[in-house]
Amino acid sequence: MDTLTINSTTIKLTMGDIVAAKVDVLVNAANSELAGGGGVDGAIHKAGGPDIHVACHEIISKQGPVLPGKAVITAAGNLPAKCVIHAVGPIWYGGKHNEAETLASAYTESLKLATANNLESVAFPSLSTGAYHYPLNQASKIALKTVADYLKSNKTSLKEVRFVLYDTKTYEAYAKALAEIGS
Ligand code: AR6
Repeated sequence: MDTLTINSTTIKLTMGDIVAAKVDVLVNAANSELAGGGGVDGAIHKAGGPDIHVACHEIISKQGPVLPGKAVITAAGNLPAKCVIHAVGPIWYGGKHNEAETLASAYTESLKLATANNLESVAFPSLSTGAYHYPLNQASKIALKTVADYLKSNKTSLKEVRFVLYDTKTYEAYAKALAEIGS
């Protein structure tokens, strides 16, 4: 299953590079220092150019680190998107350190920011399942259930919540999780 519509918003699963997504806002899989890194973070900073890095640095200087489960929004530099939401997912420490709640919160906080900024389309990567080692089967269920629950209980400007998944294994885990939620 690759789409599910809740109220007037469609959750859509796609495969590819998030940097190429034509949406109002890209969600970055950031770290607490907004320091850049590999994976999604590296790709977004590389394509977006130094403006994003400068904006991240300003946020950290003002408010300190962005805690796991939180998110902040910046301009998108050279990217076609209007802005970038930098969401910090949990590092996987075995599952007994509030990883599930923290991962859900990273998605919810991102959806709140997109809604507060009146954005109509957002693209998420699979937060925390790369360098942060969150098990994919659990993370995909949490990601999609959190988005579905948010759409059921909140008014939002969002018409599309897209997941841009990088490889077949990740796409299939999300497709299975979406089918469970939609059934
Ligand atoms: N587009 C879409 N998905 C991607 C892309 C891309 N261009 N590149 C990788 N993925 P990760 P995390 C997938 O590591 O686990 C960074 O160094 C990847 O295959 O980007 O939240 C940050 O600075 C995986 O499925 O994010 C942080 O320190 C998923 O995106 C830390 O890694 C997430 O992988 C964050 O780790």
